[in-house]
Amino acid sequence: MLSLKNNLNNQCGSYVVQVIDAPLQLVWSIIRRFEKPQIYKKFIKNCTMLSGNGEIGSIREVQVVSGLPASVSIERLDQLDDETHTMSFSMVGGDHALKNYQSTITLHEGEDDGDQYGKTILVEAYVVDVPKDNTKEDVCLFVETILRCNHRSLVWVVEKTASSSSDDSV
Ligand code: A8S
Repeated sequence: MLSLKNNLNNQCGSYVVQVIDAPLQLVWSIIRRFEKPQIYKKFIKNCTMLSGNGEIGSIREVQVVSGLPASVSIERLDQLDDETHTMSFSMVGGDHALKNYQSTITLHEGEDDGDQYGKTILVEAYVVDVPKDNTKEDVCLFVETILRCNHRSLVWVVEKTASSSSDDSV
C-alpha cells in the first residue's frame, strides 16, 4: 500500500479500503447521516447535535463507550456531496489524543461482475497530529484499528438491510 505515513513532520495519515456487497446508494444513505454515526460506529454510545442538523458546518458531540482512552469527541461536518459521494469531518474538540484529525470517506461503484445488487468500494483517508510521545506507526495503527471495526460493522448493517429488502421483494 502507498504509504503516506511520512508526509508531514508531526502528522500521519493513510487510508483504509473496504469492499461492501451492497449498492452504493444504500451505503451512502448511512454514511451521509452525520447526526447518526452510531448506526454503524459501534464505539459510539450516543450523539448530540451542538449546531446544525446534518448539513455542512454542523457540529456533533459523540460519547464513546467505556473502556476506551477517551469519552467524548466534538466533530464538524466539512464536506457532504451527494454527487461524488464524499463526506469529510474533523475532530475539533474532546478529551482524546487525536488532535486535528480529519477523515474523508468516498464511495465508488464496484465493477459489475454480474452481481445484481452491485458492490461498493469505500475508501476512508485520514490525517492526524502525532502526539509528542507517540510514534507515527502507533497512531496510525490505533486509528486504523478503529476504522476497520467501523467498516466491518458498516458491512454488517448494510448487507443486512440489503438482504432484508431483497427478501421483501420476493
Ligand atoms: C471515527 C474515527 C475515530 C474515532 C475515535 C478514529 C474515537 O471515537 C474512539 C476512541 C478514541 O480514543 C478517540 O470515525 C475517539 O469515529 C473510538 C473518541 C475520537
